[in-house]
Amino acid sequence: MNSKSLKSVLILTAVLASASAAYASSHGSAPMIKDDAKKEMPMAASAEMAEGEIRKVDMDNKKITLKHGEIKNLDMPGMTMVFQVKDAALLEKAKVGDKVRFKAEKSGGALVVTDMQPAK
Ligand SMILES: [Cu+2]
Repeated sequence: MNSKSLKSVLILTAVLASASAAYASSHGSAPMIKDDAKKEMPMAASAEMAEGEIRKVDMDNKKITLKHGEIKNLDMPGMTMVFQVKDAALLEKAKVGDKVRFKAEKSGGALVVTDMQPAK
């Protein structure tokens, strides 16, 4: 290690040490903050539902084509694409042109719709 990089390591260490000391002194009531964060977890879960519009329904292959908005849990922007569905029952009431809210997950290299409901 040359002297220049050693110096930057020392500076970084000093910055981290003072930052964690400041955190500890200004967060004496941390347990209260943590309780509030826990209460909001269910809302965060429902926010994972993405919006979409049905473009094609393929009952035989358990596939659906959706024009979808941003899917945050998959880090995916809006687009039109084919998903597999976890359960064919999800397609029973699906009609082309329907607006839906849905949940998709990555499973074995495929993107699978695990939940879908009509959007109002
Ligand atoms: Cu997509």
